[in-house]
Amino acid sequence: MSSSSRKIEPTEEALIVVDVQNDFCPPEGALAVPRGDEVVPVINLLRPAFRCVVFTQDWHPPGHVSFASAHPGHQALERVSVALPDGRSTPQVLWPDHCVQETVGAQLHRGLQVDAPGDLLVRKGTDARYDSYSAFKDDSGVPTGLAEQLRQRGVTHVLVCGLALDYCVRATACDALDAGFRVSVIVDATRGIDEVDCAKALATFRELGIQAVTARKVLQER
Ligand code: VGL
Ligand code: ZN
Repeated sequence: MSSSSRKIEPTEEALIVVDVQNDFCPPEGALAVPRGDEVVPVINLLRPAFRCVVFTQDWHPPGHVSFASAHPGHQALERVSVALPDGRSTPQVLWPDHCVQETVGAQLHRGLQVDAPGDLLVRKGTDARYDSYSAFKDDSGVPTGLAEQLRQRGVTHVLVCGLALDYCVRATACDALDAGFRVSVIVDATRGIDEVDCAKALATFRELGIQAVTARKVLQER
């Protein structure tokens, strides 16, 4: 790869790899996204084209509010209402226990190439009381610091990929836009949980001006 062929100053763009963790991947993940592991080789092809790559990790304490096991009488995939600090409540989808801090399930997929200089790691959903689909802030509004770290590096455009398209990829892309970044989603480097919800997410992206791109197009431009 010759750096002279880059049209864009590389630090202006960051690749955000959302939650490519064992628990979201078949065959053994506790909350496996169908064909979620297929994003790994695509992301490995993409990553050398970026000087700034952010890996996010869903990183829940035991008993996290999103775990069905923390809500006696309820089951995974049910929706309940959860209190926010301002007294309002928010709908919460209940999930099987997943991405518990320090467990194998929470580790990034072992096929993923990580730890190049410049890589960032963001852990989210660490407060037992609040969920955090977004890599930028949790449901109570507490920021992870990612927006600030990206700005410090001069990033203005983020390209989002990973798992799951209809949950954490969608929330992260939308919050990146709110934080003032130009946003693209690399659709063939994502997989989703529910087909209808994925279609809704793509429609939302179109409405908001979040660009849907392919890995091939991203690589061709470099
Ligand atoms: C996610 C459900 C629960 C995700 C995280 O990474 O999309 N989905 N926690
Ligand atoms: Zn989670």
